Amino acid sequence: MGDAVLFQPDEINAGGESGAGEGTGVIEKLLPRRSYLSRPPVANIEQIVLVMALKDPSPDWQLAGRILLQAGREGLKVLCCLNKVDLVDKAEKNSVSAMLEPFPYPLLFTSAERGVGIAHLRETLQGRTTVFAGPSGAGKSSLLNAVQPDLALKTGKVSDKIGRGRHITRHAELLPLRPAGFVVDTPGFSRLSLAGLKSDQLAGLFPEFASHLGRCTFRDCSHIHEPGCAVRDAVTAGEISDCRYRQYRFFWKELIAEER
Ligand SMILES: Nc1nc2c(ncn2[C@@H]2O[C@H](COP(=O)(O)OP(=O)(O)OP(=O)(O)O)[C@@H](O)[C@H]2O)c(=O)[nH]1
Ligand SMILES: [Mg+2]
Ligand SMILES: [Zn+2]
Repeated sequence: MGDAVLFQPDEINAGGESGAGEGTGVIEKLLPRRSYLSRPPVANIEQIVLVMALKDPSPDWQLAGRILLQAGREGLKVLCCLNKVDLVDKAEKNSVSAMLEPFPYPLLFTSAERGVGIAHLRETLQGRTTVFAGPSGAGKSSLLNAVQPDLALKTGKVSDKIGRGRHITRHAELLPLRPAGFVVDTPGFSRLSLAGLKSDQLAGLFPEFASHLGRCTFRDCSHIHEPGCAVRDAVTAGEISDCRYRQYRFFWKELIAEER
């Protein structure tokens, strides 16, 4: 989905008032992909909106981290929506902000229900091709309906019993936005592998590490246990958030285990 092609309209149909033909013809060539996401399988995406609910279902930061790594590998712009802000009080919201600080991606608190953050979201989507990703029940389809009500996407209640979404969106769908742009609504998922990523590539996918890399004592520093590690010094100094660093360590161990 989302591939650009070179399309030769059938001669018999070409012309007409719009000059665009009747839509029949031959796909001559698949043009090179600017980006390709494996999950969801969509090509030529420019940006990703990562949607996490603050509650019902509660945020899965590990999944968020995996999605952000995938976005980084594909060179996608990122917007993180923390949705259902209407379900938490100010103190809860502030504690999430504090935990993430400093966060290296734009963060937007939203409520599809109350219209919070929707104007900003709409503006971010304008004229671009964006994919929405995140767990089932986080509110991806609801946010898109709030941005453009005539999309009329199906949404569904989160299960009270297990506190998870019910996988309402079944297939990724490419939807046109007005006046310009496309958005792909996708089915929620809860697992994402880091397959193909090497442990020594990981640090480069944490944007907030960038200014510290190359300043470690050891050139091939893994930023896990070596002395004189500039990344760990930055964590101690509060320039890199502790929870992001812990996530780095967690993923690094996972990748090392796969490499053995
Ligand atoms: N209170 C509140 N409920 C919301 C908000 N956004 C979505 N919901 C509700 O959350 C439930 C799930 O929303 P969906 O939009 O279907 O979630 P989804 O992320 O598209 O889920 P899948 O399609 O299963 O991946 C629905 O009952 C929505 O009404 C919000 O901002 N606040
Ligand atoms: Mg949906
Ligand atoms: Zn280091």
